[in-house]
Amino acid sequence: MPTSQSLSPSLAAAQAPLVRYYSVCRGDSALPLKNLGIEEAFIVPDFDLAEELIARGVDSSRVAISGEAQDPGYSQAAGGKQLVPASPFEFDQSILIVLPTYNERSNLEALVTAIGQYLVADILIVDDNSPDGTGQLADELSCRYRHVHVLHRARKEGLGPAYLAGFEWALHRKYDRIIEMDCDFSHAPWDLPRLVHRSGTADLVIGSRYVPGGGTEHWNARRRLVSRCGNTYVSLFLGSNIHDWTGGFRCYRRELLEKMNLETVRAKGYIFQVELAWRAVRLGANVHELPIRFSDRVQGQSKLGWASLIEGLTAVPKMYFRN
Ligand SMILES: Nc1nc2c(ncn2[C@@H]2O[C@H](COP(=O)(O)OP(=O)(O)OP(=O)(O)O)[C@@H](O)[C@H]2O)c(=O)[nH]1
Ligand SMILES: [Mg+2]
Repeated sequence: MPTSQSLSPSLAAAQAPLVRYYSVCRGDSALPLKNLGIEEAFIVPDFDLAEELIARGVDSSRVAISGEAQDPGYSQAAGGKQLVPASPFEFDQSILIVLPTYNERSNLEALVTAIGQYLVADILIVDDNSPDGTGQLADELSCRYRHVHVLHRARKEGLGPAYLAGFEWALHRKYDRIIEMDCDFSHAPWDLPRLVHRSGTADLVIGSRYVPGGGTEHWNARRRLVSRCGNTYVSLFLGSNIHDWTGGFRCYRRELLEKMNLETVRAKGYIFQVELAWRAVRLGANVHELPIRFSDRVQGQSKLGWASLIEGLTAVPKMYFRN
C-alpha cells in the first residue's frame, strides 16, 4: 500500500541525492497513495504499474520505472519538476516523432534535447516556412544530430497537411511507430516512453486529457470550455468510445496509417485529429487512451483560431453522414 508508513523509502544517494523514492509493488494498488513532496517520487518495476498510479492521479513526471534494477538511475531535472532517466528508453521498434512547427524557434531546440533524454527515436520537423526562422534552426539541428530530419514546406497550410506530409515521409521509410507531438511543451516528453510501450498492444494510443488521471494545466476557463465543448460535440455524432477526440499527442502503428487512405484526408486544423481517430474506429482498430496532463504553452503563440473551430463544426456531421 503506497502510504508513507507502508512504503519503503530509499535514498538513491549516488545518482539522485535529492530524490526520495517510495517503491510501489503490485498488490499495493487498492490502498491510498501518499501525497508526494517536492523531492519525492514513486518507483515501480514496470510500465503497467506506473499506469495504475497515473490513472489514480499521480503525476507521470514523478514516476520512475526501474525495470529489474535496484537503483532507479533517475535524477531530478535542474529547474524542472520532472525526473530524468540515466539513459533514454529504447524499444525494439523504429520510432519517428513528427513535430509540426510554425514559429516555434523559442521551443524547438529545448524540445529536441528533452525528447532525447527520454526516448531513442528519430525526429522529423515539418516546418511551413516559419517567418521566425524555425526552419533554419531545424536545419542546424539536423546537421548537429543524425536522428533529426527536416521537411520544409513552402507555406503555412495548417496542422493536417503538415502531418500528412510527415506521415508520408515516415511510411516511405517504414518506421514501425509514428508519433504526433506539438512543439510547444504542451505534451510532456517524459510521457513518450509510456505511449510507445502502450502501442505494443494498441494500434493507436491517444494521450488523453479526459480519462482518469488526465487533465490540463494552466489553461484558462475559455480554453477548458472550448476543448470540453468540442469533444462533447464530436461525441454526440461519433460516439463516446473516445474521450479526447482532438488530442494531438499520439502514437500510431505503421500498419494502421497504411490502411487509412491518407490521400483522401482534407482536414486542416484540429479536426484533423478527429478525422484520423474516426477513421481508426471505423477500421476496427484497437484505440487506447493514456492519461496525460496537457500544459499550456509557455513560449511562442498559439495557432488555434476561429477558422479551425468553424471547420470542426461543419466537418464532424459530414464525417458522420459519410459513413
Ligand atoms: N507545419 C505547421 N505546423 C503548425 C501549423 N499550425 C500549427 N502548427 C504546429 O502545430 C503544433 C500545435 O499548434 P499550436 O499553436 O500549439 O496549437 P494548439 O496546441 O492546438 O493550441 P494551443 O493549445 O493554444 O497551443 C505546434 O507545434 C505548432 O507550431 C501549420 O500550419 N503548419
Ligand atoms: Mg499548443
